[in-house]
Amino acid sequence: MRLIWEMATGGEGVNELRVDIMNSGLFLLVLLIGLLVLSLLRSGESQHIADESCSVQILVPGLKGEPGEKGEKGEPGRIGKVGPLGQSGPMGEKGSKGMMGRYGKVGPAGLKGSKGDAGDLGLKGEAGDPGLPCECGQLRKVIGEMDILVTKLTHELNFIKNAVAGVREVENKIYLLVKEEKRYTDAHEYCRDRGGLLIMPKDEATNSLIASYISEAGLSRVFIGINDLEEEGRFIFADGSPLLIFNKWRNGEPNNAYDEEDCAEMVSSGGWNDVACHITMYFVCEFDKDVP
Ligand code: GN1
Ligand code: CA
Ligand code: CA
Repeated sequence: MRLIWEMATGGEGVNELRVDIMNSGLFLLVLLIGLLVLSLLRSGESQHIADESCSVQILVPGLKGEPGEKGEKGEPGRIGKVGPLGQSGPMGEKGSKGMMGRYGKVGPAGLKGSKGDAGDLGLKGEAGDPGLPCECGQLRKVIGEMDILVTKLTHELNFIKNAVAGVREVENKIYLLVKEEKRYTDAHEYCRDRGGLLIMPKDEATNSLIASYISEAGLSRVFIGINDLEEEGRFIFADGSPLLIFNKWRNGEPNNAYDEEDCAEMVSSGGWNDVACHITMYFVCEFDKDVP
């Protein structure tokens, strides 16, 4: 245009006009460019709307970028879960002794203790009031008779107790160990009052039976029915019969020790020994079975 304008005007004195024209041309050029850009934007926008409404957009990942710079150290993480129980460690050192514990419960009652010794004799009591005078003669007599009866019954009861405790018997005899300490003559009477005599071991079998009888009872000796009361050195049985061949005198017996031994005992081995008649010990009675 400038060229056209210059040809039309011959190019002289027209600088001002040229400037104005140039300024106007520049303005127009800018305006045209603006319009062009605007239309382009509009057409792009409408195209974009159209694309969106009727096309599938495929997103393709771009190329892998360059590794970024190392970031700064992060904040400390959260506390993790509690792990499994570890193995038990070695035993620690022994601790110091603790305080004494509480008292335990009261235990069960113990066994009953053995009976204690008898205590000392107590003081004598005061004298009682004087009794009333009465006619008590008859009463005292009855009481005295009853006392005698009670004593007899007590003896019989002991006899029965001994009998129940166990007698020994053979074909024609019954032997009874009496566990009451008596002198020889009292023992002899005791047996005789009940229809018997002190045991008279006249053979080996009878002697052995009586020996086991007393040893099984835990006794060491008993009176037997042998004595030399009538004549020193001439021993007879309690029924008056003389000793014959059979005897069980221990070695050195009878020795009439202290010049006073006129009665006889049997020890648990079955041996005989002459002893004093006034000492007391248990004894054995014998009873014939055919005597009612
Ligand atoms: C003697 O040892 P002992 O106590 O069993 C004596 C008997 C007497 C008796 C008098 C071997 O017997 O002869 O009768 O004392 N024995 C000897 O208790 O001397
Ligand atoms: Ca004698
Ligand atoms: Ca003797």
